[in-house]
Amino acid sequence: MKKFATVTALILVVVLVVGAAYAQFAKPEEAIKYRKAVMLLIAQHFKRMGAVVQGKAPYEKEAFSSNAAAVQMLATLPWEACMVPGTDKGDTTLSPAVFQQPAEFKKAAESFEADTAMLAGAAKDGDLDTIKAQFGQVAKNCKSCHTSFRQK
Ligand code: ASC
Repeated sequence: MKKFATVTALILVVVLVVGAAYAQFAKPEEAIKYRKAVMLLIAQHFKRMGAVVQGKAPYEKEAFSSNAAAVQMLATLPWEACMVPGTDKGDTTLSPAVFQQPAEFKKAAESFEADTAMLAGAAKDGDLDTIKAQFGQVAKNCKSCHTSFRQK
């Protein structure tokens, strides 16, 4: 009986979690479009900071901080859309690894969120050396998650 209750509870959790992921998007294509749109925005704001970090654009505290805050917020958005079942097929480069290693994917997403939050904090403080170091951490996150969870 106890086992039955546990199994029932587990099934309920799975149904709720998967159901919630589905519920946000009317169609799988919308989840794909949504996460691509978010990734495009992240890349745009990230590249603006990249130009500053590489000395190709002047450092302006307000502008940099605004880009970092945008990336911090955007970093929270794409993951649910990445976890909609079946959306490793279609107009996407999402790797099936997302569904094979969901815990690792979640960890990578959380690490990205944490590092972008630290970058936004550094950008508010305005110490360029700290900013550069933290920008490097975020870039590492982009790269390692793409290596594991994006198709080439
Ligand atoms: C970008 C972009 C990425 C990352 C990555 C960082 O601007 O589009 O995918 O930075 O190259 O390592």
